Amino acid sequence: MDVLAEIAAHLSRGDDERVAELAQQAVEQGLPPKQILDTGLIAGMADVGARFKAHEIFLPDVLLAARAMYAGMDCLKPLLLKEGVQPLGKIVLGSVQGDLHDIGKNLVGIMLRGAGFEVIDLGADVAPQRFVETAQAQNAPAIGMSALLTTTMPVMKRVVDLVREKGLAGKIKTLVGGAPVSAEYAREIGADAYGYDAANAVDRVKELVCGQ
Ligand code: B1M
Repeated sequence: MDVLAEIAAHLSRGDDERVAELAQQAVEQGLPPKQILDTGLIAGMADVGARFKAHEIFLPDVLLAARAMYAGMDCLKPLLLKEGVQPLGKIVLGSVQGDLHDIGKNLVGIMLRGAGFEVIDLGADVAPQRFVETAQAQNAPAIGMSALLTTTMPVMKRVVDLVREKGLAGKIKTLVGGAPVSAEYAREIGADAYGYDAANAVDRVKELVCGQ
């Protein structure tokens, strides 16, 4: 089994120590961080999701897998951040109200920081008002929202609507993402952009904030 398949397998079993060792090994082998992330860590988490859905594993197993995911991400973080350049602008980021999933949101934050953005991370379970008030107070031109539950996706619309109600449309742009979110949904709720993964989120934010 190659090192990336081993990372996925150990993450899926929730073995955080082994995942950290293997991630380090993959880095030392010279594998690109994005490949370690996508083919190792995220692939392992996708397996966890599928087995959770099939009732083969339960919530405590998923929590262990999340811990292992963070152990792997910790090894990659310095490398992803190293790829950064000039400060490009500010973005307010968070998982929407009712949603405690924060791994994808944190990855987006790491990649944005790595690309040179200042990220104001509000964490998880963030109320619509807090997104908008923070963006206003910090003079941030963009809000990034993550949702992993179909039940929390509508909160994204509440944020987009609030931006409009406050007359801030165009001044504060909105980006949405997360496993159940799609480009079509983003259009439907009037969000300015949709990012399908963390790297793509960076490209979308660059377009929104820097026009590139
Ligand atoms: Co939960 N969970 N979970 N969970 N969990 C899902 C999402 C689920 C799909 C599992 C399943 O049934 N197969 C399911 C949702 C079903 C649905 O809504 N249709 C589910 C459920 C049901 C639940 C609970 C309700 C379970 C319960 O209590 N009975 C509960 C809800 C808690 C809550 O939020 N209120 C719950 C709890 C949890 C844990 C706490 C145990 C844990 C989260 C730990 C944490 O985040 N700190 C957890 C986990 C780990 C998952 C799965 C297994 C993995 C999610 C993950 O981290 N993926 C997930 C199954 C799955 O997704 N396959 C599942 C890895 C991460 C890198 O991917 O977050 O998708 P992701 O991010 C991607 C892209 O989506 C994108 O970039 C990232 C990749 O680069 N992206 C953005 C994300 N945000 C973005 C923002 C952007 C742009 C791109 O712009 C701003």
